[in-house]
Amino acid sequence: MEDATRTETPPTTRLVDYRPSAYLIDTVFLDLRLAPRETIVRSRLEMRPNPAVPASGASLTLDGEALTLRSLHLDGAALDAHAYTVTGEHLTLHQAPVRPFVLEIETSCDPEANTELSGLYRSNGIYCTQCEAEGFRRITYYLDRPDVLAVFTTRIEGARDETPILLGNGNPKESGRAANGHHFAIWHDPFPKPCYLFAMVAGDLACVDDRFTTASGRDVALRIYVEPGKEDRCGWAMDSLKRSMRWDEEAFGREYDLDIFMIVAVSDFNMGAMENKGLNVFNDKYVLARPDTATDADYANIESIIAHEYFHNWTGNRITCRDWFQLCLKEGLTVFRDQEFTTDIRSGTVKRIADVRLLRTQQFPEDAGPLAHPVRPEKYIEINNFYTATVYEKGAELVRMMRSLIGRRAFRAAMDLYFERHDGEAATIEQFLRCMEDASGRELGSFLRWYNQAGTPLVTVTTAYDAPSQTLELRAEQTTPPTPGQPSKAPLIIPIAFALVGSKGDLPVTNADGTPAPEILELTQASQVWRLHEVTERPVLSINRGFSAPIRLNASLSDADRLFLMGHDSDAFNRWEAGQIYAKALLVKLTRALVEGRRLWEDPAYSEALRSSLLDDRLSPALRAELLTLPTEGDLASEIGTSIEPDAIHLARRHLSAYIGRSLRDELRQAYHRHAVPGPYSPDPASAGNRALRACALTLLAAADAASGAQLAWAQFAAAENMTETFSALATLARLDRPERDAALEQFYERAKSDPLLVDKWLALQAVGPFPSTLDRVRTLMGHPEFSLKKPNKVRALIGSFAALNPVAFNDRSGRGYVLLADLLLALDPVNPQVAARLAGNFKSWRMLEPNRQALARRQIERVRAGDSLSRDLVEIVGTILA
Ligand code: B3K
Ligand code: ZN
Repeated sequence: MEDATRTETPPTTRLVDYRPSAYLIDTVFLDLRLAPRETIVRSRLEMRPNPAVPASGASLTLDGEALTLRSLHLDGAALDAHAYTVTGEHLTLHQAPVRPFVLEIETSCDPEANTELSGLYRSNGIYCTQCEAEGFRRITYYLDRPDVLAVFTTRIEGARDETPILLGNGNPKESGRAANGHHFAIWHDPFPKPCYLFAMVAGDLACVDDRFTTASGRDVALRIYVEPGKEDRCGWAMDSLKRSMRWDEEAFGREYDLDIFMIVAVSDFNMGAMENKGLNVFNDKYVLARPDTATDADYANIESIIAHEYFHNWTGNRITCRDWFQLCLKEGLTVFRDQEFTTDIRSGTVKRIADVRLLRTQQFPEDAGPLAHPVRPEKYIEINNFYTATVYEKGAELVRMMRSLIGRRAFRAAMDLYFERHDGEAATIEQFLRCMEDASGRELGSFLRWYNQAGTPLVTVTTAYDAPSQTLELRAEQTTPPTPGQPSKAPLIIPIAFALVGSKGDLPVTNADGTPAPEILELTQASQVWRLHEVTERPVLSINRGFSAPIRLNASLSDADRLFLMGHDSDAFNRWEAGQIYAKALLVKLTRALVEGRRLWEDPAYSEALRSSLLDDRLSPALRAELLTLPTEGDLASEIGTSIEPDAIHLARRHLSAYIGRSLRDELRQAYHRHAVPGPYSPDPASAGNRALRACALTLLAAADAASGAQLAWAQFAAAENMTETFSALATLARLDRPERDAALEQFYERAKSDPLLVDKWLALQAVGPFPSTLDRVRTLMGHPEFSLKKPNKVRALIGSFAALNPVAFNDRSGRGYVLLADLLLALDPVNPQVAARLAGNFKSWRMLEPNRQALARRQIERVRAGDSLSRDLVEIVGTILA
């Protein structure tokens, strides 16, 4: 059969072409007989014409890929071969009934051959499924679109010894023995759902059990399934699940709705996790944790991803998306919800800083390059390419801005209304916005532009203070740069939180009539002016507090103003932000000096400001660690924007780190020792914050003096009693060209080799060394027995870390880094196109490079594009990047 997903010119799907389905599916009975090379799937669909679509007695086209059709019955009668057509992508009934009917389809598929990890596949002997976005069509012929909602009953049959555990969506109904050493289980999910939420898992799995009583007193069984022997690594995930369930009741009034909630951890997975109804499937990296295997960052990721998938039960599952263009309706909203969860249970400021860092490192460059697209895209070739930072992270920012505009109470009422109005439906962004409008009484029509317009707005703010009249004039202007397909942009509604900081704290600000001025300026025009009165002294402007809008900001503040805000802003987020802006400006100047062959300099005022932060015991250690962390090389590259010289950026950043490490040496050493966390490991935020500050101190000390830094890191590595301390020591050593580096990596490997998640850490750390030799090392590691193109975690650990986190080696002036990535993409694409396309995104900023590297990168991207029978996933990404 021709592989229809690898065509020369793949078709484009457009939002404007959306039409409701002519047919609906009310119930599905799915019967799967599992076998590694030939799984038989019988599907019984109760269908009817969609009353909302004028009946035409038309043909019925079902989606299907990589399937073998074995039989087809309509209302019990076998269909004649002339009555239908099968292609590599579809099964079409030429004449479908205009009344309710039953369609029975028998197909087979090959889970073992499924290296794309979409549909039904085997991971380490475990059968599992991944259907979002369009994987269900690789299990059976179906109307594979999110607006067709059906009630599913699933019967799974497999060999008792190979698959002792058989799991499906919903509640367990029946199980028993079958012929030939087989057994079966029947699961029923009473909630209508689109097929992308279907899941089944079967294999030899161990189970950790718990229970949860919902607010209304319903008893829910909780189960986490893992490979036997890993049960002792599930405690944190289970704890996180229970806390998520409680939080959603308290914060959003949302209760769980089935008798059982299951999580399965598998080792081969294309992304983090998947919210299938009642049966979440997870990359085991985001489930398994024990103090000696997982870092504080792993613990925090597990907590927020467990929460995210759980929260999808309402935002995504009970209310799903009408079409894939509305993806942000469930993803942006659910990210917003998981961010709020973390904010409530940990430090709000530290969480906000982490989210803004993510937005800046992932989403801003996406919005500024060839892959820019609106939060609600208007077209796609392969929808899997649109699970992006823009849809997820910027999507969450849009929900946050709406809450700022209508206020917290109205926002909660709007969410209640949304759940009430659209439960059981496949909804749109317009319907979500309508709930915000109806609950708040505020017209939000213009807000839709945020969903439809790509690009990061640039807001320029200037102030003029007039001492005699005690007035401050504040002028803001907005522009959004053109993005592919959107040459001109309209003004957006931008909520900008602000305060005027005086010598003794925030100044009260009033309007001309003496009423208090709002804390949030609403910028709606291209240019706007506000006049603030009774401003008793010349203030320093603290603007976009808490990052109230996802914008780039150009505020006319002096260096002295920034240093003042670093120490005095009452908004802790903006203290951090002031430091970041200061450091970025300084690093850009240092980079330029290096490029122009000028001498570098030191900046005592800045290091003094950092010293005050480091010594300020009123600030949490976690926040102090954030304040002391310089912007990344990636941040600086996107700040500079053109003719980027990655080596110069790296050297400038190293120069400043070394300078800070030298000038704060004594305080950093003290902090390093004072913040040691005694006793058994606990992942709580306070302990993690202490460890973060220690790690930050270690990094700066090692930057100042590699020899003594390596010694300190080695001592930590040798004495560490938990993975966080082991890993931070190793991460420091991995970036130092010192003998301790390889010694530590070798020791670590001895410990890691029996544990795939530790091998991932070992691979990742070898890929981030900022030296030319890293290139050869990565090449060598691609041949390591643990590395496999069939294992996304390995590919991401080695190649993802290299391309995304090591600008120096990836952008090696020889161009060999680009050759390495291109070679990998061409080899990976036939195996796993989704992961290949995701990694290809690392080429997206090639046009911002200096001319030589630009040419070298272009040659490699073109080489990829010229590859034989590329997947449409990769065709879309490389095509867009080169366009
Ligand atoms: N909804 C899934 C992502 C599916 C990705 C498909 N390529 C996980 C999540 O966002 O929760
Ligand atoms: Zn999600």
